[in-house]
Amino acid sequence: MYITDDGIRLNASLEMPKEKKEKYPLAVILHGFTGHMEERHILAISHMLNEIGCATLRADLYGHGHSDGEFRNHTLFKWMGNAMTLIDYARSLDFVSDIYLCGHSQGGLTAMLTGALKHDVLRGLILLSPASMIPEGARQGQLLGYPFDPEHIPDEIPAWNNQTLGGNYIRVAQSIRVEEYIPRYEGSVLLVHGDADGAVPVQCSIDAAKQYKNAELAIIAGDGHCYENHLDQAVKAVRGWMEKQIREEKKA
Ligand code: FER
Repeated sequence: MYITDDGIRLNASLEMPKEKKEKYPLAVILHGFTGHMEERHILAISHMLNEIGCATLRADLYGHGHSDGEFRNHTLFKWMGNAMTLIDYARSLDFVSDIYLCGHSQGGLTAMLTGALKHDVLRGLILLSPASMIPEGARQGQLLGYPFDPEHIPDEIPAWNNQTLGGNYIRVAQSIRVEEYIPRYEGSVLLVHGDADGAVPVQCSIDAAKQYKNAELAIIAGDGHCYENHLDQAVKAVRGWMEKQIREEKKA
């Protein structure tokens, strides 16, 4: 199915738990840079959440997967807008109780930023290897291992998979102060990060965990950016945290 964000069609999939109930919590799940909603780690998290009674809404974000938009034209602002649209779609469903926002890497950064903007409608954030260093990298002139002059931003830089990223991505990223967004989300946060992540340093999650008012941090020893080695442990960390949230939801 498609969910439309201001004329941009976002390819999305809504999946329900097997057990029949009147209301379910729902997690919106965001992939990372050059990623898509069918990636192994995205599916593993989504299927586990369905098993424990949580509906999931996965989507391809602007310029990725089977959604509209060109990869080169995507920016964090466009992804934040997409995430807000997905959350509002979830809010329009009458079977949804609490809404969680989950994202991997650049999708994790998007979840951090959108969490601040929509703090009052989100029950929790699940940040998987969140790429919180992107804005500072953009200010320093260092993204994707490709140095550039941050005061004279090139019209394009080379990205992964032989793709090209437009300079507006960098301009937007430079404007974002992650440390101003983080404290605007005071609800429950889970951070999951492999300590052998070569794309996003584990320090990003260690630092963010300290800045959040109410965060838990699960470091996966020996794991990489997409949980290549210990996906089961990453999934288990999310499962334990989410089961606890759902128990607390029921008490409330
Ligand atoms: C970068 C390092 C990591 C970067 C993006 C990422 C745009 C994102 C990784 C991901 O989403 O998986 O320098 O620059």
